[in-house]
Amino acid sequence: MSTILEPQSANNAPDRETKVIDLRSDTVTKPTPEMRRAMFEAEVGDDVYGEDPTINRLEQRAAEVFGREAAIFVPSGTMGNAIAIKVHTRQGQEVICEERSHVFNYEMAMMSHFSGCMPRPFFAEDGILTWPEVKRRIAPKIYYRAQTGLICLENTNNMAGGSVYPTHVAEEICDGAHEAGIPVHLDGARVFNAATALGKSVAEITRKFDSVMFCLSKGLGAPVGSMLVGSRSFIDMARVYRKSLGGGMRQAGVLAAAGLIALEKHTTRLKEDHDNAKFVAEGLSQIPGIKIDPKRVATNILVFDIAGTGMNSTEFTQRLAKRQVICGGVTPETVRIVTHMDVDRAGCAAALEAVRAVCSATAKA
Ligand code: TLP
Repeated sequence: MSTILEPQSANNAPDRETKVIDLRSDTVTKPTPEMRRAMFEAEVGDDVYGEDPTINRLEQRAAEVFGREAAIFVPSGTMGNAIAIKVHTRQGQEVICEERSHVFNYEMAMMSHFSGCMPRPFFAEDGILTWPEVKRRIAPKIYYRAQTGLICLENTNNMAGGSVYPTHVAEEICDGAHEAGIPVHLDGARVFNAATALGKSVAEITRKFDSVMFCLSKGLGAPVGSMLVGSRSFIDMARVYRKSLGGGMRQAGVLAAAGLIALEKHTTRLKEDHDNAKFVAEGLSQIPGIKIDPKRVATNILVFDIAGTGMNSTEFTQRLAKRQVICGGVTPETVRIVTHMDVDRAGCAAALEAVRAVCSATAKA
């Protein structure tokens, strides 16, 4: 049997008894006391029969917030994207996406495995695709060429450092794609971060997409869950594929209750995370050997270059973990830090101090 890979961060996790500053991801947040109370008190029913009132409320609210006909609660962002791709495409088609995108790199090849599609990825500056570059990758309408079935954008683009699509750039892609008869799905795992950075509503910045997936369990702080929003017919099909993936949940209103609080109360606090990310970026940019341009940090994610420190990302993150700060390597030369509601400004300052200490100890060695 082939080797099962350990999650990369397992090596980095220090003794759990000690207070660690966990900047691996905004997925690591713990549910707030208000969320736990709401989970305890949630009214529930069997959602496969459509009878869970809390899930129904969450789905209705998500649709309203995005100005769409319908929404569906799914266990994870990965499942939401897999379902959306399945609904939009047919086997043997191609999906255009960015080279660093989550759908291409971190979803266990589901677009091939589940939808029978081939990714057509390409690299874009800051992870932001543009219509002229997308247009060049759309397959010509020739019978011996696999046809483009879908374009998938990611906003914010996680591994490109949480970059944000200017709305007109995303809309030009949607308009061009629609003219060519191709749907556009948004992996909006962190679309509320994008909206915060742009000072606009999520409905405004996503109105031209055919479907949007967003996560309750990232910056919004819910313990579990993501949403897919779109037209009624899209969501009806999504419900079928969610069931086929084993994602038909029963009394999951206990999870939706936390999701409702994430959606209603936590979308307005994201600027704090963005300000903290900027603060960390500014501090990192002063450390010899580290390369990051703080002006390019628009949301809660920083991907920075550590090649000049004399360490690779595994050494860097392991040494940092010994100082109770955890984050993850993206490539051997780059590391990602993600700010979130469970690490405040003082925690960020302490993390910076630890990075300084690790880099100066290595420089002296
Ligand atoms: N991202 C996780 C890891 O999988 C990389 C993280 O820590 O950032 N789309 C985007 C843009 C994402 O960043 C993620 C998760 C997902 C989809 C998938 O969401 P989940 O983890 O709920 O399946």
